[in-house]
Amino acid sequence: MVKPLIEPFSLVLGGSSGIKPYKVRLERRLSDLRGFFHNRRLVEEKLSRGENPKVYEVYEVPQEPVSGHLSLASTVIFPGKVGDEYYFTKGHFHEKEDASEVYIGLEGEGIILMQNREGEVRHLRIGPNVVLYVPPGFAHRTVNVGSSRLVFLAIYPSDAGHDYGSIAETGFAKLVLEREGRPVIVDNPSYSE
Ligand code: PAN
Ligand code: ZN
Repeated sequence: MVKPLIEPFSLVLGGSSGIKPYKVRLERRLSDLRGFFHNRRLVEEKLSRGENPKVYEVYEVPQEPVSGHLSLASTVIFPGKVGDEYYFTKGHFHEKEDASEVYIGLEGEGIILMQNREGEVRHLRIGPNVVLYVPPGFAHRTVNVGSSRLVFLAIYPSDAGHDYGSIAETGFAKLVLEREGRPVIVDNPSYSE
């Protein structure tokens, strides 16, 4: 018998971090998302005025990056917009092409954009009690389209790896914007394949 690497454990959902206890906390501010929002001029104006709001936080319980393990992470996206574009996560492909992921909505209202290497986009709603499957091969970005925090739990192979470069370079083919108080999904005019 192979000796297990770690002991079984459990976590509790809820609270300000979405899961408790967690091991690693990351935060992403507007300055970390330079170049991601479609209105880059507005981002630079805010930053030059000293405005650098927190856009999201991630609370991780990572495992060793070996096959067979699953990592857990909750994400808290704060409500807010840059112009008409709702706050979102950077978005990434998994480096391991066959790595899928499950998201479980805990609080708030969001839209997950998913895009494959051919640039085809899918989108699904996330919120409390929604369990969402991101199949292998789809980059994923989560957008907070509500007026309160969006919180969700992610479960993914711990050797999935995160490729941020592709999305940072091309962007997503779609944007989620507010129109008359509601989210709409529109083509991204500056998307480059
Ligand atoms: C999530 C994301 C988290 C933050 O745990 O990593 O929501 O988004 P970015 O990683 O794109 O900044 C996940 O998809 N893990 O694989
Ligand atoms: Zn992921």
